[in-house]
Amino acid sequence: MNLSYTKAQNDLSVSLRHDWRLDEVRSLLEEPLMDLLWKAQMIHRAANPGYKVQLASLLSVKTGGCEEDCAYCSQSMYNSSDVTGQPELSVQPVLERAKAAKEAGADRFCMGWAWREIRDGEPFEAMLSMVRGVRGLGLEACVTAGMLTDEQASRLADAGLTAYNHNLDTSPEHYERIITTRTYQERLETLKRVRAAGITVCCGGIIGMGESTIDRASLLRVLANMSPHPESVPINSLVAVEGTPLEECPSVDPLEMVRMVATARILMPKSRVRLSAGREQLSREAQILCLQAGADSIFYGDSLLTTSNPAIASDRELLSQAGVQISSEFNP
Ligand code: SAM
Ligand code: DTB
Ligand code: SF4
Repeated sequence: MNLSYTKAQNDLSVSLRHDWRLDEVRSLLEEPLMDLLWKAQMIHRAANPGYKVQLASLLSVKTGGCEEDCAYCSQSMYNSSDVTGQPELSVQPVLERAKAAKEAGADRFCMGWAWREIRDGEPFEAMLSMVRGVRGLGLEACVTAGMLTDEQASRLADAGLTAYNHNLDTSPEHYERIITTRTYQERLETLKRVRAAGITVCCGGIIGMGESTIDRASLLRVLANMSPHPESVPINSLVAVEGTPLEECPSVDPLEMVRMVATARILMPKSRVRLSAGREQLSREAQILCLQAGADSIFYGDSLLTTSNPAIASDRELLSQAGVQISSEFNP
């Protein structure tokens, strides 16, 4: 365990490790649930006192028509989901949505582009203006738009970008069954560029895509052995969208989400663990268990990128019933 108790200071101190072995991570994932929850809670309480949950809102700026073949994604050209290429949103409407998200209580605004990689030119200049505008509103700004170059990363950093989201999605071993048009290595290189530019890293994955427990452990191990850890780790459960090769995947057992969140929390004590896609399939009680296990952020607002998300009013009620506080980087 990466937790030690100092009697003199009556204090729990958490150490960060980057040398996790696969068997250690697998044993955590497979522990009796009560033991896993207990460890995750001890670490969470010691590392992030106060059960504060960050609200992040999401907007798809460029929707559909993506050149990648991600098997889970409604936006891939290879899939026949009911999402077609749409004109990109321009700067002003995006900033209006960001302002509305802030007024509804969000602290972070995440913008998505269905791209294989960022291209230079007008759409990239617009992305930079959106980042500046979102930061100007006093929100954290996150972008997810595929691969990028060093120069693009540094221009995004200069524009004030807080975080870049680029998920590993699954284990290196399961990856080729899900995506063939971009390699795991390319993903890792993109993450390195983001880090080198001084932007915080948002990187996680999806469960429910036919992977084994060892695959889940292997994904978590890659994330936990990054140094530093990603500041933000989204844990998604598959939203099985019609028209994708994964449309028939059985839904994830909610307790599997609890286990993923708890294990991520133990491995990466200080990262934000985001309870991401798939919350509509979780009962209020399962979501509260995830919060107790260490999830400290949710996506907030009626929609994710192309699929729906719980309503704002029901999320507010959930958080108040759970007795957690809403955190703000700007008004901690
Ligand atoms: N095109 C960019 C990329 O892939 O890096 C950004 C957008 S992409 C939609 C962001 C992430 O959302 C994916 O990496 C994946 O982890 C998650 N995601 C997409 N579709 C999903 C689905 N149907 N269910 C769960 N997670 C999903
Ligand atoms: C992440 O890991 N999950 C969010 C965010 N990062 C960009 C996206 C979830 C997308 C769910 C499917 C959709 O709405 O299209
Ligand atoms: Fe494109 Fe991202 Fe969807 Fe993959 S996940 S198809 S890269 S939008």
